Amino acid sequence: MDLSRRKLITAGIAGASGLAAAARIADRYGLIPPDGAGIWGPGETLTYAAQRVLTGDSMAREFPRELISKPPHANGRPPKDDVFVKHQTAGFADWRLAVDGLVARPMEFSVAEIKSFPSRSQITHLACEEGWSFIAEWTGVPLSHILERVGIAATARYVVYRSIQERWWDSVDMADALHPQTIITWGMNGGDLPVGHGGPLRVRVPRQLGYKSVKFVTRLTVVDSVKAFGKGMGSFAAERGYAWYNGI
Ligand SMILES: Nc1nc2c(c(=O)[nH]1)N[C@H]1C(S)=C(S)[C@@H](COP(=O)(O)O)O[C@H]1N2
Ligand SMILES: [Mo]
Repeated sequence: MDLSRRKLITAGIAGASGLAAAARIADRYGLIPPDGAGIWGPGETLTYAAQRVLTGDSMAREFPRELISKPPHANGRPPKDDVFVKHQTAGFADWRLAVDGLVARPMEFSVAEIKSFPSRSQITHLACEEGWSFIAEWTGVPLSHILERVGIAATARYVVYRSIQERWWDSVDMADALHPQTIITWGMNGGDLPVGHGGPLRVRVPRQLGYKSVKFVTRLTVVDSVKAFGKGMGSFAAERGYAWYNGI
């Protein structure tokens, strides 16, 4: 959907009927974000519910190859702690992505196994909430493929993902978890995913702001509630005042 139109409709809902309408939509579609109970709650519920209703299964924009940012933006410094450096020195041979929670078959995958799964490459925009952004080609296995392998329960509502950087964790609802553009990324611009950008494995959620794309991911947990994690708001970012849901 065209962004200006989406903005207009969202603004229309907000302006015309306000929070009462948001509450009705949220109620009807079961769209209460995990951070919806806090002081930002009604506003977050409005954004989340309005976007979910208006954009449905729409795709994040994909760009032609000429628009890949050059030189590639280098934001992050890789973790400097011993555990990470040891993994890096070993070429991430012992890195594992564990998948647990409401699944029929909890599993652990090596990077090589993840790379052997059907992959998808997409040229998308990564936008930081602080204003900068860049376009890169990201290659990885759709999260939906991994979830299919482990067999998710019918009660699954969120996928929580965690990083070797313990304070970085986040979650998405099943609409985003099963969305074809949500991938466990292992490649960037034709090569391996650089450690500065989250290698060896990173979640990419191109329909949301950059901070949902957690780097150095080590564990996926399928849950029916995010209450047990941190302060129960669904993400590290939400605990610091950012929205759990930040669709773009
Ligand atoms: N593990 C981890 N994931 C992370 C971050 C981080 O510091 N550590 N930063 C987040 C933020 S705020 C943004 S905008 C993007 C930046 O992605 P980049 O390093 O590829 O530019 O990664 C997100 N994921
Ligand atoms: Mo960011």
